[in-house]
Amino acid sequence: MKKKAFITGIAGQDGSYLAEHLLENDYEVYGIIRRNSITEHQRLRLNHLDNKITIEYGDLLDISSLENKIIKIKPDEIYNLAAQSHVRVSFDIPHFTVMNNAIGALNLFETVKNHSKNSKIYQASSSEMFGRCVDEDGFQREQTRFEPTSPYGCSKVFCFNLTKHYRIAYNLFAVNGILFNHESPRRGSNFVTSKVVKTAVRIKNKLDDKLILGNLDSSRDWGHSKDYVKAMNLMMNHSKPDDFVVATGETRTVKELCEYVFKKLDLNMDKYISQSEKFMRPEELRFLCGDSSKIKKELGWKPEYSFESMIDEMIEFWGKNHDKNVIEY
Ligand code: NAP
Ligand code: F7E
Repeated sequence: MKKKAFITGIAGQDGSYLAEHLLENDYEVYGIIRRNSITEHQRLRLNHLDNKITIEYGDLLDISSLENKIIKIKPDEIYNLAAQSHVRVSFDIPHFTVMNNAIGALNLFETVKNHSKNSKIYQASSSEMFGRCVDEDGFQREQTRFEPTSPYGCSKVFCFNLTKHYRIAYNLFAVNGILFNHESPRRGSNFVTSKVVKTAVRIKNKLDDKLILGNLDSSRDWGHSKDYVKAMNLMMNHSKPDDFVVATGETRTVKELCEYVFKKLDLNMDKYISQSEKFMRPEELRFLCGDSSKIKKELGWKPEYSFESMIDEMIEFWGKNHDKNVIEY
């Protein structure tokens, strides 16, 4: 019998790649999307999977919508990817972010505990939880303390703890994937990688003449979403529930990201880039660099993309889509 997977946040960057990966591995894939006033926009990243997956309306904040689906589907694996995932936006809408991410996850855990205890559950935890903490050797890993620097990071610490609590108290197979930044052509265009690539391509095509950014000095460990969804699936098929860091172990500043992209496009970035308070954060997470030795050793995970091959793929994608309102993924 085929395994059944249920994905919250299936229409997001990771959800869409995860759905593809699970289909390739012979799963039946189910997912929920929230109601959106422009239906066509909602499923953009999933259009090519029509007829292969089952999507229904549902919302983490509507526990009855979760109960109805989980009782009906009885999934083997549940991936909780749904979240208000933008850190800068979480300072503008902190109450919504925390309600949505934290109480949303609680609703899902309660549903699984009460109605489907054999469903394994993956929680999309984040390197944003580490905040100000870096180990002495310059890495963050499973043992590193959490000191989040945003409402988003705080909401994810709550979910991380909830996952461990339900694992211990109710014996659920509940795992935390502590994923560092991961990008792709499907990354929302208000995250820094997509924003830089898309705007630089538009500058090259004379459709824009400036790129306005926030902090250029913060460092991020950027991997590819396609590699990271494979890590999620490996964790769910491990012999025991556990928590794993997923990262590349390389870090670059936002300035270095810009240098790579503008050089690739043969543009002088000093002519086009400026900074604005608008894109700064009340508190910045300055440095991320993950040590993913544990998942490499225990589960054999290995990324296929390099930073360069990922950004090159994004440049090629935005080269074809920089002037379109509706994007084909
Ligand atoms: P994303 O593209 O923003 O996708 C998140 C999805 O969740 C969206 O489709 C969103 O739907 C949906 N969603 C939000 N609130 C919901 C709710 N109450 N009920 C149902 N669906 C809801 O994010 P991503 O990059 O794929 O990331 C996936 C998960 O991993 C997120 O939880 C994120 O916080 C976490 N994470 C991401 C990274 C990263 O670098 N990408 C790193 C670590 C952890 P709408 O479109 O309707 O808003
Ligand atoms: O910012 C700086 C910004 O918004 C990266 C989410 O997936 O990863 C992501 O969160 C860096 C920050 O991602 C702009 O200040 C400069 O230092 O692309 P980002 P993020 O905040 O790191 C974590 C792991 C998650 O879990 C989150 O869900 O870039 N930056 N100028 C800018 N960032 C943005 N967005 N826009 C700018 O103009």
